[in-house]
Amino acid sequence: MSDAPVLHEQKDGYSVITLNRPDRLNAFNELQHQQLRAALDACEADAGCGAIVLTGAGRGFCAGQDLSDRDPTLIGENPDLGKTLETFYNPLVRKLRAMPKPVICAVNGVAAGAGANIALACDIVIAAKSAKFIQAFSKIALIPDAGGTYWLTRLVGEARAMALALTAHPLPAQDAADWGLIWRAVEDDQLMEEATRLAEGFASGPTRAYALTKRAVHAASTNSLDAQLDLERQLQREAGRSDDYKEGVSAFLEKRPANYRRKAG
Ligand code: LHQ
Repeated sequence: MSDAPVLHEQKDGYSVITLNRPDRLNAFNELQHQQLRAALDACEADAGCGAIVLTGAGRGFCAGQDLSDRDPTLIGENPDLGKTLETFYNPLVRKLRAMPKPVICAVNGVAAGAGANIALACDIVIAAKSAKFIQAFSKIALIPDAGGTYWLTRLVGEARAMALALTAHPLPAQDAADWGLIWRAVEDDQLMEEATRLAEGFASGPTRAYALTKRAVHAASTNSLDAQLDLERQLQREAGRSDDYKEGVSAFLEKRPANYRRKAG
């Protein structure tokens, strides 16, 4: 296997992107950020890619920022972490959210710090039952970043968000699923099978409808009901004019599986 910090495998209709620094639990350094961004850009530009699976090599998913790059004795006493966020993490979160195809995060092991919050930025999060989600930031005197305060408060409510953030409590995958933080916790040996099944389904599905659905769902948490109804009208109008919609309805009426062309819609 390659020792590149990010592996990008193109499958039939979808991509698998693997964070690959297992001896550091796939903690992010600059090269890993750059390669992940390049892989996501390639997926976005590839009309043959209908979905993305993001996972980690080895026993962890991602332990957040590589702290060995952050040794205060080496980088000085006045680091600008805001710059690190603006350069690397914030663009990554924005890219995952704006990606016009479903991103499935297969959390294979511990997801800590920004690693947990990058997972939560994905559209569907499935985790191995042995995985844990840790808002590790308070242990090193930081605040949750990479969207952590946004995801946690919206997904599990302020009481649980606050306790997770302040205590850095390692939340087991099953609890994360029971709380609504993630979609599902599955047996460890079922994780990639489950993620692949989802990706294959999206790969043969109505691509444009998925992109529009992402936009509508993302807008809902900040829109008023009136604004959201207007947005749904606008996006549904667009969906309703697509070849995929015609095919979906025809297939239903003809009692056969829909045959969406990958670039249609
Ligand atoms: C690591 C790391 C790691 C380097 C494990 N770095 N080596 C944004 C902007 C700018 C700056 C700061 O940060 C941020 C965002 C953030 O993400 S801040 C939060 C950074 N992450 C953490 O604080 C988590 C640190 N890691 C841990 O607490 C533990 O490793 C966890 C709980 C994740 C896993 O514990 P264990 O399963 O017991 O594994 P381990 O601790 O033995 O780790 C295995 C190896 O991985 C070990 O190396 P070694 O050479 O001893 O085998 C660790 O040093 C290394 N590693 N995380 N973030």
